[in-house]
Amino acid sequence: MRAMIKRTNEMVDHFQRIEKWIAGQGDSIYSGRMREILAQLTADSPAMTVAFCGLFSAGKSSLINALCQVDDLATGAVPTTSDVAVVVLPATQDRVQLLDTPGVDSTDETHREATMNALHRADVMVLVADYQHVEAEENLELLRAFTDEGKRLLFVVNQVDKHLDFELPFVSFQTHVEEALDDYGIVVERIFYTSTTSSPYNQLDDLRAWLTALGDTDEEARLEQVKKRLTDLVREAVAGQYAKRRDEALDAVAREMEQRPLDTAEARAWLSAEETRHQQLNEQLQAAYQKTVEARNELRERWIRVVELAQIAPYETTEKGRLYVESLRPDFKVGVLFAAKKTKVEQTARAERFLQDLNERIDNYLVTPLTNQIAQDVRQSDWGKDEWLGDLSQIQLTVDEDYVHRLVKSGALVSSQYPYQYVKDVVSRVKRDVSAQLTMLVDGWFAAAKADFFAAQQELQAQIDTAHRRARSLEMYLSVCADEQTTIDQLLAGEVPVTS
Ligand SMILES: Nc1nc2c(ncn2[C@@H]2O[C@H](COP(=O)(O)OP(=O)(O)OP(=O)(O)O)[C@@H](O)[C@H]2O)c(=O)[nH]1
Ligand SMILES: [Mg+2]
Repeated sequence: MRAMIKRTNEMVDHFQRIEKWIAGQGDSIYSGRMREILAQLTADSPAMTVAFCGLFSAGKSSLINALCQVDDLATGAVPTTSDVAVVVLPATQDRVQLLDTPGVDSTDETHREATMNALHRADVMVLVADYQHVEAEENLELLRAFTDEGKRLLFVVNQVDKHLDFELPFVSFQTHVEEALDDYGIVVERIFYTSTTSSPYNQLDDLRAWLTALGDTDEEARLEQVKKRLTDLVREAVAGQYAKRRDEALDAVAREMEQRPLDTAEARAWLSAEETRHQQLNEQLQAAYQKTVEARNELRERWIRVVELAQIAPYETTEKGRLYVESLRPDFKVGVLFAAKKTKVEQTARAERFLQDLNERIDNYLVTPLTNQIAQDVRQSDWGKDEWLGDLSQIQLTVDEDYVHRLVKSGALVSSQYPYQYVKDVVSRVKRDVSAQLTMLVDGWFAAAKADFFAAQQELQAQIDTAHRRARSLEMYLSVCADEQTTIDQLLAGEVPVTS
């Protein structure tokens, strides 16, 4: 017993601290509900609390009067009870108390509020329906709401004296009621059929016995019940604090997804689906791009190879080059009289022969095959453009005397092998220059092709963006839920939560 009192006091302390924090956050409804429960706990012997609720004129007040064999509670054909009233069930040593509540009238919010407050104080809920409105939508909805709360729940069908046997056997009526509850997914601990006047089907005494037995509930179980109620209240209070942020996040999700997740598990499943989709679309885009890049690089290499393999200095050309470069030797002289002038003339003539041959070769064996190949490849590719073909005239090289003269290494002129090396130098210089032109042109085209590729992928890009936005909205929502859960955990662990 001493241990029980200690545990109770510890629990009261614990939840009082939480209650203060909740009140400090500006929430009076939940802190009020918690204070009511805590006040009961600090009383000597906390009673089991049974709340009677239902639509107005169901007979709640009459039923409690009958159960307690008093006539303390006012009854009447019009909405009568306006405040929660407490009546102790006789013969229970104050261990069972019954709460009478105002009829739940859908037009009066304060009545609904009173019912919800009673719900939070109660260990057991009793939904009272009058015989004629057993299957009223409002009754079934209330029962469903209480089922969802996870409360112990009784369903009382009152005024069964109104049952007329010739219309329907009573057992059929009972079956009907049970089926209606089943259809609605409602789970009740028991159904009692009662009347405050006489009826062969009246189970008023059974209901009283059931309620009286609640007084025997052991303290331990009772304390657990109260703790669960308080914990539920903490959760709901925190949920209330986060409601605005959560709703905003949910609205954002709904805008992106066109529907709302049922819970965080569904949101997580959606998030993972969107992330996978985002990744797959991105990979698809990258793979498609990679393919075009590879195709372009392949062509670039092929074109460079055309340049490399071009034969622009066969034997005759090389010979002309050799003769030209030999005419540049310091000891080269033509004639005796006017030797200087004649030598110059001979040098120029040899240069011209070399240049003419070389330029023809460059045209016929390098530039023309190269541009033909490019034109053919561009036409065959699905990303090349016709206007590029016009650009091909930019690949153009005519060498002049100055060009070949600058490549002469005068120090090497005396060597007999040098002329052949010289022609090789000219050839590689020509190929380098043509390659440079090719590269300039191709780089420009390929940059444009890249831009075109991504512009053409707008639809895919839009899908990627959508998946990204959806994932972001779900992440936001889940992060609000996670914050809410952290706050609850911190509170229940006795810490002061850090709220943003
Ligand atoms: N025939 C019959 N009438 C009943 C029975 N129980 C209550 N009544 C009548 O039904 C009317 C409403 O009864 P109340 O007990 O005031 O009902 P309530 O659910 O408390 O109503 P509110 O407090 O207004 O929500 C009264 O006129 C009662 O006399 C019953 O078992 N049989
Ligand atoms: Mg009443």
